[in-house]
Amino acid sequence: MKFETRAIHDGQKPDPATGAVIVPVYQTSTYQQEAVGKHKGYEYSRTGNPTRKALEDSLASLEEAQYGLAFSSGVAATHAIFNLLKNGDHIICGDEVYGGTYRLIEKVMKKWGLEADYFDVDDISSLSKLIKPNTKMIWLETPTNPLLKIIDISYAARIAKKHKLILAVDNTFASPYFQKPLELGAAIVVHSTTKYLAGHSDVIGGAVLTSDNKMYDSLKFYQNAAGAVPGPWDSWLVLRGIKTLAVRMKAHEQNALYLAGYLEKHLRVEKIYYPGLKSNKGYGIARKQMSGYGGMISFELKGGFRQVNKFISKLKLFSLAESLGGVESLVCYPPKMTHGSFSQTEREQRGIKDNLLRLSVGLENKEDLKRDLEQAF
Ligand code: P1T
Repeated sequence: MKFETRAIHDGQKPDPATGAVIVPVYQTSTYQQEAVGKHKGYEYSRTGNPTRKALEDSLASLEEAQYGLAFSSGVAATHAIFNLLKNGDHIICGDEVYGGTYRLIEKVMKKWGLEADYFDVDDISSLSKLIKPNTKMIWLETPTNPLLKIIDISYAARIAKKHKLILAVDNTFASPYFQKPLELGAAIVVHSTTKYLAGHSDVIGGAVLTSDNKMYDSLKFYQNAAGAVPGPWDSWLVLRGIKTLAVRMKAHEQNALYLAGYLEKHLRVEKIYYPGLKSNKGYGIARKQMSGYGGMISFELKGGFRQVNKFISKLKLFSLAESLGGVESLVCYPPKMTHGSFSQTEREQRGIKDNLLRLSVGLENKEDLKRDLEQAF
């Protein structure tokens, strides 16, 4: 079955107890057992919950994975994957990732003995040079946050295979509608379901998808042992969002393509980052590995922080906020918001300038959005 159909049906059969067409919110912490060890598959909701299970099955189907596991946030899902590693192992991570991923590696995982190096995402050949005898995992995000750079997943997968490394890909920005890392050779996919998957800026969640039995067993054990699971209501909200993912992604992209074309020519815009523009460095690989370019645009405004601040204060439809992927348009100032955990030098090294703005293009009318940007300019 095609993606749109699976998004509505997979994992979401009518409720066997009542026939309810929509998977109920099983708001329960525990389950009655007929006798010791005799139950209907559920014992305690940290270990398993039917609403969460429906979400996990649905997400697995969308990412073409055998297994799905849901977490209480994208960061919790990321942490679960890092926990496949042990003290003394080495990870190679893209040098441009969500600030919270970098913070987790630098401030939490390193404390427990994980070693990490960062490869230049503009030059994927730099990746191999960082491999050491204790390297176990490659981590990348594509499109990257916040400069929307595109990394060749198949290329990274070949390196991972050759050196027996786990390739993990954060697919949050593309969503499974536009990109399927497992089909391109990745072993694990991670999502912040907070974003496009849930799609309505009303829930925090994360997910891990894989088809590897051993890794799944280990991740499933961790999910129960560490306990960062989403509640049934949060699981239900993500599940509801998923049903419309395909139509939303198409509409996000249409609006983003329109605004990117407008911004590209604007005199107040110094540089624009959108993988769907032919002028963008990642355009060729994006065309090859994605079926669409998504709804995120970043750009540098002429001037400095003062001009940026003024521009933001004039916007009426774009709300200044962290996050992305909701139906409403947002503007974010990465240096102080999503990438505030990088030092000024670390940001400069990565080309995250003080005049950078990131737009999450929502589903409002594209002309209204353009007018909002125009009056703010
Ligand atoms: O916020 P949370 O659900 O924990 O997800 C973390 C996360 C993981 N991966 C990527 C690519 C992300 O962008 C995020 C969260 N990002 C934002 C909040 C943001 O505004 O970019």
